[in-house]
Amino acid sequence: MGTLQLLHVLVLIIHMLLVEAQNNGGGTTFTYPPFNATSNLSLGGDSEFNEDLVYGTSQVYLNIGNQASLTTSGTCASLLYSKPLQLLGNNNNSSSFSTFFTFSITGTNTAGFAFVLLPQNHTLGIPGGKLCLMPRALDPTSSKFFAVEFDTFKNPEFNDPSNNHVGVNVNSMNSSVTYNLCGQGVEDCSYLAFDYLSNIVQEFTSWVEYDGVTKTVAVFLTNGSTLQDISKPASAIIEVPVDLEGVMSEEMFVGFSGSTTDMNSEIKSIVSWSFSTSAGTHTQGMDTINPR
Ligand SMILES: [Ca+2]
Repeated sequence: MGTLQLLHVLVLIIHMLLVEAQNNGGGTTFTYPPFNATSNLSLGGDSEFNEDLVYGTSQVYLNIGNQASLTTSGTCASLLYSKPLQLLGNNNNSSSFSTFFTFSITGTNTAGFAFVLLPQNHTLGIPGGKLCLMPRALDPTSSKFFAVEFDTFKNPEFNDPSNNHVGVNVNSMNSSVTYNLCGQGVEDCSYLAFDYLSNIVQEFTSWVEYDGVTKTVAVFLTNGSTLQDISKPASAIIEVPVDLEGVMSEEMFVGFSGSTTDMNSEIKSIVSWSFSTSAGTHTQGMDTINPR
C-alpha cells in the first residue's frame, strides 16, 4: 500500500470514528401517544395523565382544572421527557432538533403554556405570565431556557401583543419575536383558548424546528390534530435567528410548562408529541466538505 493510499485509509477511519462519536452524542427520537406512567415522561405540579375512554386515546392535562388544585397565586404544571438529552455539538454549538405536538386549551384565558428546553429536569417557579419558567425570589438558580410560548394572557410588562399569541423566548419572558394570532394591532381575541361553555374543543398542531447550523428557529401552526393526518403548513408563522449557546448545558430536558393565575382554570391538553434530534447536522457538514 502506497503512502497516499495509507493516508486515504487513515482519513476514512478518522472520518468514520468522528461520525460514530457524533451519532453517539445525542440522537433521540420519541413519539406519543400513548401517554402513560411508564413512557419516560415526568409530570410536575398540576398535571396528570388522562385516558379518554370515549375515543380510546391518552393525553396529558397541564393545569388540570380541579377546584382543589386551584390556588390564589396560580398553578404550575409540567410535562417533561424524563431522560436528559445531549444537544451540544461541535464547538459548543447546539444540535438541530425538531418537534411537533397537538394541543388544545379550554377555560379562562389566564396564562398559556410553552414548549420548553431546560438545563434541569423541572421548572422553577413563578406561575402566571412567567409560565413557571422564572425562578422565585431568593432562588439562586439562574433561569436558562428556550421556549416557544402559546400565550393566552396579555402581560404589558413582557410586551405581549395580545391575549392570543405565539412567541420565541430565550432566558426571558420578553419574547425575541411574537406572532399575534388576533391579527396585527388587535389585543383581544379568543383564538387559542375556548370557554368550557362553548362546548368546542379546538385542536392545534405546532412544529418547532431548530437548525443548529444556521441557528434559526421556525415555528409552524395549524388547526387540527396529528391523529387526523394533518400536514405541516408550507409557511412558518415565525422564523428567527436564535443562538442557544447561552442556554445549553451538557444535559438538557425537553417538554412543556403550563400555568394559571388566581383561581382561574385553563386546561392545556397535550394530545400528541413527537421529538427528534441527532448529531446528523454536523455529519452532513462533513459530507458537504467531502461529498465522495
Ligand atoms: Ca402573557
